[in-house]
Amino acid sequence: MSEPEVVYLKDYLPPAYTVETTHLTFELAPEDTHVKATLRMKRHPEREAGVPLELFGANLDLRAISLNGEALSKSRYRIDGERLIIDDVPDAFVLDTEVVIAPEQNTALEGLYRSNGMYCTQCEPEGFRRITWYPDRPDVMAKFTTTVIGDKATLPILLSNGNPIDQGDLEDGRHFVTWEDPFPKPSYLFALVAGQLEVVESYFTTRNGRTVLLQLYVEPQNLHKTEFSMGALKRAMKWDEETYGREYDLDRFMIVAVDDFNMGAMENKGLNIFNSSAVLANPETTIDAGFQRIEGIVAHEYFHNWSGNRVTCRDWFQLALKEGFTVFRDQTFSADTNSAPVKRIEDVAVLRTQQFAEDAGPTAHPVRPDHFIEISNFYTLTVYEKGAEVVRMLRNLLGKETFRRGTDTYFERFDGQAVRVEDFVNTMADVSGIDLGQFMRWYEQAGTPRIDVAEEYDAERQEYALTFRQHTPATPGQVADSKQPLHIPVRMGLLNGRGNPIELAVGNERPGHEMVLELREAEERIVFKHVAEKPTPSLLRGFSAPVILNFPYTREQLAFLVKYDVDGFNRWDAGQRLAQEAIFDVMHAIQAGEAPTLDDTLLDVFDYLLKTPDRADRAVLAEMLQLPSEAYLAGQRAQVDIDAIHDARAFVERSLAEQLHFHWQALYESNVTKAAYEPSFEQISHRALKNVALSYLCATGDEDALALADQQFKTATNMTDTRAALTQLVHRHAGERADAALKAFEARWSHDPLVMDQWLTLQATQPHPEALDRVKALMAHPAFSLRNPNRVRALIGAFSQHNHVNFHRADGEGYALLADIVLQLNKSNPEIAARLVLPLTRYQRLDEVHQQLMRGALERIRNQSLSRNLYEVIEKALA
Ligand code: 0A1
Ligand code: ZN
Repeated sequence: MSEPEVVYLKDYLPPAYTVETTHLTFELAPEDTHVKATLRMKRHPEREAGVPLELFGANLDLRAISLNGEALSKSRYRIDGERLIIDDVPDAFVLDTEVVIAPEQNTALEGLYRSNGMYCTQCEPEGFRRITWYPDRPDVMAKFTTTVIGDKATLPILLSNGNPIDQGDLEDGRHFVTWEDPFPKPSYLFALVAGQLEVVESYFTTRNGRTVLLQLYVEPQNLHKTEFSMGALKRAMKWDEETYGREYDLDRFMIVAVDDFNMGAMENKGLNIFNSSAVLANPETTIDAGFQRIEGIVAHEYFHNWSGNRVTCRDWFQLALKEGFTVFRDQTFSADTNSAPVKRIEDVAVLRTQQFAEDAGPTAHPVRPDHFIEISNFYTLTVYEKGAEVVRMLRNLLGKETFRRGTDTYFERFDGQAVRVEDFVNTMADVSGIDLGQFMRWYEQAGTPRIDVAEEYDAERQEYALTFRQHTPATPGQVADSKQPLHIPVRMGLLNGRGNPIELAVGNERPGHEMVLELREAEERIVFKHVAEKPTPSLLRGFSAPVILNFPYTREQLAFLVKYDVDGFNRWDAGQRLAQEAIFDVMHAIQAGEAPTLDDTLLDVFDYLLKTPDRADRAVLAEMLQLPSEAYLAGQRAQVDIDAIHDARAFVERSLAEQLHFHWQALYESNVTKAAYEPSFEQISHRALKNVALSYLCATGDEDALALADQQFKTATNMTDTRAALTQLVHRHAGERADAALKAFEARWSHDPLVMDQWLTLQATQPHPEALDRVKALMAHPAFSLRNPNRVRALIGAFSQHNHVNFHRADGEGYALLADIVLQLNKSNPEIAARLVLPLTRYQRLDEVHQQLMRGALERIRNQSLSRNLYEVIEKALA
């Protein structure tokens, strides 16, 4: 194939022509939907006259085109790939086009497509060009009016953005609805839905007393799964008023649940479209973590109404402007609604396992990339999660109140505009008086910064000094020498020997028991005065910056921090570090052919936690009792031995299970509740502890424990307990019991694809060597389909991301399977293909044999004709 074009941030130019109003008419039909567009356009004030007009389009069958009412002959315009160019246009004009598209044939799920017979759209980032010829870029904002025409019997519901202003019947059993969106918007926020849908309605009264109609549209069989999301939406609306002063701006807010969707959900103005997995929930079908995920996504999409829609991005390089900020907003919403330390622990775990791995691999890029081939490849953990960390650091640096003044000013200054990351950061600098020039490097430099910390204690002078050395390793396109020191907030405190916080004294400052150090230099030394004894430092509290911080803690110090630190996050983190060291001890013993033993300090800490549960709140305790994941552990090694990590972790788990058996039993029993299910924080923490205990009990493989899991499976009244029990039976390879339970589950839930996804996932992630054959067999099961992204993620995504020992089988069969599937998806859904392939690109730290096999699989993919999406990822991976 010819090499695809690379787009650079430095080449940005404002559009030559902007659109003031966009009138669309859709006549819906599966194979030939007619789309008429009337665009009232005018020259951009900053661009000179006489520049050709450029529109984007893909897979459009152009039937008519006219300028100011006059049909254009073929000589007046040309089509070049995805561009339609008209050389000669006046300063102001009206352009009319008519195209035909085929939603039924659209398997890529971008633009207008069909899902279970329902019509729906996905336009971000560049899907609108699959609907009509348009200046499809976020800095072109227009007022949209949309008329949707469809068969009344099969498409009773016809939706688009804004408010309905007209509707009526037409001949041939058709009807129409016309929608008007009063807010100018970029094309990526356009949406249309048509189908046979049921609606659940409620109301929200804004702080200024306006009544907003809330509508949740679902297929009839899903009506019993709407209540939780409706509640979550109201909580989010209220929270955004209280926390950011943001009020909703239209008279109605609609959410539609769709089965076939590439991502989680989409914030289209007034008409959010959701992957059904991100909105439908019910205690019988959804686990606790599912409820919490849904609450977060509903809030995220709602929050975009301000951070994304009212203030949008100038170009797609600025994606983190809306995504990083909105993820930060949804994270704090969830923290305020549930347990703040647990939410932080979960978010940091994702960042450190997945985003750090992205930063360390061939697809590493800055939070604001400076070039791309396919922008869809940049909806990444770096843009979303690291982007949120960068906003969090700003709040750490400014303090809560000043940060709020900053966001108020930002929304006010840029309302209705398409802006850049600089506009956000400069506003924060303006309101705070803090120089954030150096801070901008967080958006420009890729890679995870490392901070090595050394201590010195001078007993005579009662001084304790910490020396911080920061550096960022090389990433593709950015050599190590080019990386500049970053502005890093390190929240910290010091503990004395009795575990009490020490009053801090630095220079003339007396910040109290805790302070935020602002590192700016490659090396910095900070001296604490009046320190009567050598302290234990608690560094990077709350994970105040997305860095890898190394301090030479002894194991005793780590155990001490678990017991006495005041920061919930750092207590957890100290425990994780201790567990990691214990696991690596075992790994080294196994690799040396010696008999492994369990580290005493770790055993003591677990014993302490289980005996003294009131030191941590229950939800944090459940996190503290879990060992770091295999993926996290692999990320800590310069050379990864997948099997050794798995075996070592399993050994430590089993040892803790056996030596603390009595405690696990007691923990299980004391957390069984009979109360009716609620996804409340209180109940969730009980279930989490009970199911952690069940997991340790089953880790021994004891018959009694498996019988307990079996009993829990048979008597559970909610999916959290059902799934936890079934996972134990399958993952501990409980033979007959596992098979019978899987069958029973299937018989009960085969009608519900979202539940069957969980059934697929827990089989795909079992550590037993039969996993690969099981995955292959399940691909032929009616619950699976290569056409639906949720099914692909549940089976293939879960296998390749969360079943390390089997994906990395020494015979390369795990890689071969993934490559085969990626090649099939390359044709039908390039976006999903380019995401799914990522585990194959993370071979850098594996041994030579695995590297060869993985590269071989990638080369086999490269030999085919590839979509732009896959091309970009594969070229980077094999560079
Ligand atoms: N803006 C959405 C994410 C999204 C991006 C692309 C999509 O389809 C290709 C869909 C959704 C969000 O952050 O929620
Ligand atoms: Zn988003």
